Amino acid sequence: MLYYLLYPLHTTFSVFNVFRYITFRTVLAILSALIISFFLTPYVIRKCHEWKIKSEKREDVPERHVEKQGTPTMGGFVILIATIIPTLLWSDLKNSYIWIVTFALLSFGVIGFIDDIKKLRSQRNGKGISGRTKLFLQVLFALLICAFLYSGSGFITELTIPFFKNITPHLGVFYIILGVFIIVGASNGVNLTDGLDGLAIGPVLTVCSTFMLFAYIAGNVKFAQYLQIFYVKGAGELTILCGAMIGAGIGFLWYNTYPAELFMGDTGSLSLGASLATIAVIIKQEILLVIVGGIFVMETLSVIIQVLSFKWRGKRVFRMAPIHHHFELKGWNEGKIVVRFWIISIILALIALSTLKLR
Ligand code: 57M
Repeated sequence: MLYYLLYPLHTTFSVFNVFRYITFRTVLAILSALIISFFLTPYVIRKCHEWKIKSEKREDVPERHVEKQGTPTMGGFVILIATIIPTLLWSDLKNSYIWIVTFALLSFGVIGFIDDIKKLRSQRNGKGISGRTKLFLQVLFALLICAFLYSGSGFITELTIPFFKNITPHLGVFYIILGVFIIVGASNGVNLTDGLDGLAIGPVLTVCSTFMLFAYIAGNVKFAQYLQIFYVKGAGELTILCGAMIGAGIGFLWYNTYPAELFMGDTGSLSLGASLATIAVIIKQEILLVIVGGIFVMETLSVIIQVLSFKWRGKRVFRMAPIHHHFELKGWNEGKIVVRFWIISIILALIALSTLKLR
């Protein structure tokens, strides 16, 4: 909105020309998201305590988590506000990709919000909406997102295979299935990861920073051609949305770092995962998400392996899944697990960046 107000002034004052640049508006989006999340979060924490919006009581948690019970869980709500408002202020609202990712944030945020509220109301060991209903809603919204993208003119249904730039299989209508799988998978992957202070938001920030750069390159015909990635007209505006998400995420991390004053809840985890995957689908970096979001993949795989192993062999592979609980039960300190997972995530982001040049 401010973009529309300020940029036209360049005809009178040339200094306003600067609002034309995506890079400048991204910096403004990062800063405004940071300010919103820094100042809104303490207010939300106070209100959560006042209205008793706190994490559920569970008996099946590792010992150290008992003291965390009662931590407010509406952090996701602040992340959503602090991402969406700066995006609407600084991006070009005629750009359909901005609205699609905003829809992903809001629709998955609503699923998470209903789940969080149900968990709060339920005294029965924090039961939220049933897994089946949650999955149905996730698939439904992901399908809407992918079908809309697919029906748009010029949407590329070729797949980018990192390190193999000349192999780009055409998926045609099957692209929708892949897109749905990636969006639902990422949403649940972030949700499973969100079990220690700062554990989920750290890798979310590295994925988002990587995609901020990729969105900028994909939206610039010269850079895209030079680096041989798909040029996606209009994708550059997503740089601003990624910037807002980074600002909102850093602001949230300020309060979520150990000992957390606030959790993001399903409102945050489901919406962040789904929106990052939607960005990946738009900028044609679906497989790259698996690399850069490797922490989410590892957490999800640990659960799948644990469940299958228990079913088939009657034995557990990990002391407890998702895998961060395994390390906790081995006696690792929470800070050590979180920082080591962040380090892995940064290394994965560097590997993802290397795909721009290596093939
Ligand atoms: C929700 N929720 C956190 C907080 C956060 C299939 C199975 C693997 C599912 C899985 C599950 O339910 N996962 C999704 C995980 C919870 O955090 C809340 O949930 C939101 C995210 N959705 O924002 O609102 C707790 O996590 C801790 N936490 C922090 N810091 C944070 O910043 O410390 C969260 C955020 C919080 C807090 O203690 O209360 C959670 O872990 O419950 N289930 C499991 O993860 C269970 N694993 C399990 O049963 N493993 C089995 C099999 C089935 C794979 C096995 O290994 O044998 C564990 N869940 C819990 N305790 N609570 C088991 C131990």
